Amino acid sequence: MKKKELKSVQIEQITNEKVNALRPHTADAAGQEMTTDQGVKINDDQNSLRSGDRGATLLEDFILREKIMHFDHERIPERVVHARGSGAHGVFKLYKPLPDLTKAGFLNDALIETPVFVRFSTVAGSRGSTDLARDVRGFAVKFYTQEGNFDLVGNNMPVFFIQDAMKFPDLVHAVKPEPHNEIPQAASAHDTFWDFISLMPESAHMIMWLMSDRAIPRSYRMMEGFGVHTFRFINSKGESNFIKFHWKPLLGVHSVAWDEAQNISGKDPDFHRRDLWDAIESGAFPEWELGVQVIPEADEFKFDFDLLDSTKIVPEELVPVQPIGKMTLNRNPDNFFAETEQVAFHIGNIVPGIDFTNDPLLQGRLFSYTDTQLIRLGGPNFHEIPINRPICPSHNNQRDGFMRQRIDKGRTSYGPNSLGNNDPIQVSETDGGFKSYQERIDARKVRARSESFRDHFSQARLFFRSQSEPEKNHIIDAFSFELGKVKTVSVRQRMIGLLSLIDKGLAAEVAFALGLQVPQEAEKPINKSIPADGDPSDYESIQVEGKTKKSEALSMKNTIKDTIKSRKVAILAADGVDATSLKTIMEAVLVEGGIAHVIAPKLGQIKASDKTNISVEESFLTASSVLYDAVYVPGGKNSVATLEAEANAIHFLNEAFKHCKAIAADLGASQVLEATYFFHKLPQEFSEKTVLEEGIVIEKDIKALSKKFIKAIAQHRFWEREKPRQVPA
Ligand code: HDE
Repeated sequence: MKKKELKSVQIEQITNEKVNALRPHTADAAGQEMTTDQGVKINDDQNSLRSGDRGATLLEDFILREKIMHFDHERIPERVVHARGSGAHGVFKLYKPLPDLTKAGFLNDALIETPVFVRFSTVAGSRGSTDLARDVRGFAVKFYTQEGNFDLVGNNMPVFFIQDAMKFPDLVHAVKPEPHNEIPQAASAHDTFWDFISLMPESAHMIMWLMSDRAIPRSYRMMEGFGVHTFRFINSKGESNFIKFHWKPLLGVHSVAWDEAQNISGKDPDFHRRDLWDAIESGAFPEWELGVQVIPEADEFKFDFDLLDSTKIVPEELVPVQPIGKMTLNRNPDNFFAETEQVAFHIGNIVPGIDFTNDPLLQGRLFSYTDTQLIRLGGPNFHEIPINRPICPSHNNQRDGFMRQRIDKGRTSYGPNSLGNNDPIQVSETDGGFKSYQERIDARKVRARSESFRDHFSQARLFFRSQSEPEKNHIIDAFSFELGKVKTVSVRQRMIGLLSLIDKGLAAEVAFALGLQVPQEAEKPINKSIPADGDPSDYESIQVEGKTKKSEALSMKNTIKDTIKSRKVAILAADGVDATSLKTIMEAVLVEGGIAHVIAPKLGQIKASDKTNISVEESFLTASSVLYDAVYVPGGKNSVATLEAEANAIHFLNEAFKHCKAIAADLGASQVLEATYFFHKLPQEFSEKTVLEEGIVIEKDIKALSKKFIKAIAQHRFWEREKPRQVPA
């Protein structure tokens, strides 16, 4: 479609364009007769054809052969990285046109709703691994624009481990399960990973993010996303600006505790997948603002880091993030394999108005993403799989190959041609033909890394120093855990040396936990022949503090904390529960967009004090506090007596306290709380009307209690609880 026609297209039509495009490919067996793949109606799908009812199966049984043959080939190779993922459909809506920045059509018409498909993922684990691994999360968005597909294939962390794509296979080999015994699954806490990292000073910044709570998100819906590399926007005058892409979740950025993450991995390994699915099914559509940092070409060398270096951020204090539009995920896939598994993202899928930079990490990715699909999706025609097709027409002279779907008409599949009217025709730039940005290049061909990539520590330090106290403690704990799992002491020791170049206090705390000393000097990388890995003796000289000493945007403490939308509240109850107490809180939670589940000693129903029956969502056997954001205990004499004697109920509360969650009880239920281990640690004597501490509310007046409780849930976690009280979370 030509650009001029773009505006005349009905919004309604555009909004549903990808959904409509997928429709002819969907199949619904409801009410249909069973057939073979050839359409022959099947009379018996239970028994194979035999020579007598106790005889051998006959080779002529085409129904059996077809069924088993297809089954034998149901699996395709999983992605070498980001194998474990979850997808969703949605739309992107621009706030206002950006003609000064870019000529991209979808960024110049605020009436258009661009369909998107998003795939979130972990990186290291296999397809069936747990969602709650400590890991980077993939955040890949396919925009089906009227000018072709634009894929923003990012992560939930704004930097990367390495500066050059050349090191990617090494990084992935190091973090994946060790090759001799395929252990451990979906975990970086092992020798080969930290061996590699300890020899790669350029990964210093990224490992700070990886050891932070960003690596254990509460939900995919509560993660930021980043394009990581610096891209370009090109406007219709051919002017270029450097661009950094940011996704900001409207629910804020929130994480779980590490102990909790490990528990969730056992209780519900599909925790993030289920959370995303359930939210969309219930109409609580996840939303993100897309923001850009814009850096004029003229400012390319203004910073004390290199814009082409993917181990660096551009601090938001130096270049603010401008929100440009909003993405809403509003539809779950119909079929996991057809959509989420077969979707093929490619960082090279760009549209006119967007272009690349010479970031050596980005450049290497340009090769990888189509190459990897050739085997994974079985040949060069993966762009014809319904989820991967653009919504605008596509024509060229590419032909044939495995699983070609399209029937191209005509004699000519080459150009120029005179036998086919020279079609398909090339498109001029003014009519939307893609033209690469004419960057001026005057250079020698070298295998080298720029000197401007050498400062590996300033931003790692900036990140650490920008964290709140609890966040810093979590980073220390995470390093202590991960390195504690490393068996080779020399690797641990080398890591302490590396950490000491980031922050001496951090290194000292981790060294203490590992029973080591901070060395006077960091150990040099073993392979000194790798110039890119640097020489530690240079480090002191390049340890510039940077212009920014602290960046508020880097701490999750400053995130959105004013909503309980889609947060899960557990209400612990048994027969005899005070109906008003239970229903008031339940309603308050629902009104605010939260989810309330009644959890009781057994499934079915409980009888409330007013003789009404209340449905039980989960029993103590099937539920666990780690699957909830907050807990409420209503009063009611019999219910309280049952819960007080129910070890699982007390454990539920103890664990919720340990993971710093909001806990509330009506005064009539205070004896349940008194049975917990934390009760005697609370600072205040509790009286008739009291909030014992932030996040723990016990009150008689249920209405007043509900207000305080809702506010507490919105806070997400009370991390301050951990250190002074030594909560082991
Ligand atoms: Fe990827 N990456 N990557 N990556 N990546 C893949 O492509 C690769 C990098 C990212 O949900 C693979 O289709 C190289 C950075 C996401 O389907 C593969 C390098 C960032 C996803 C590949 C990088 C990413 C992938 C595996 C270093 C953040 C999942 C399967 C130069 C900006 C997409 C596939 C999905 C997937 C290669 C580095 C993000 C092998 C060579 C940096 C979100 O092609």
